[in-house]
Amino acid sequence: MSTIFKKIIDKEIPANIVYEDDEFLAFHDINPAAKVHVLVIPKKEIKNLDAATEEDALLLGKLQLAVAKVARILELDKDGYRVITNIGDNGGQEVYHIHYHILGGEKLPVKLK
Ligand code: DGP
Repeated sequence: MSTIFKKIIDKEIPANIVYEDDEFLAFHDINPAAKVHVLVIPKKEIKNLDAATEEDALLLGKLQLAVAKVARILELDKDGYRVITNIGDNGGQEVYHIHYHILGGEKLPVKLK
């Protein structure tokens, strides 16, 4: 089932887009949890990492490279940043279209690991 992110991909609702190519889109989170908070998504609708299959292996690899590219565009690479993907209810996933959060622009407070 499609989510709000599909509407952002299709430009049916606006977003503050940072990067776009044929396969990926990156835009600022509507509810930022850090000074810089950007989401990177594949245009292909995959619910989350748990729903990904072998068929998605190349796409997932490219998604990670897209995350690093977007972080460089945002000039976060020098001081560092955090990348998170939430999976399911316990993970706090709200939007069931796989996405990586890029958080940075400041020293991040919580270190889980
Ligand atoms: P998650 O909890 O990992 O599923 O994170 C979903 C994120 O998506 C959450 O931080 C808020 C953001 N978000 C939800 N709806 C919209 C929207 O319509 N526009 C933008 N830019 N971000 C959204």
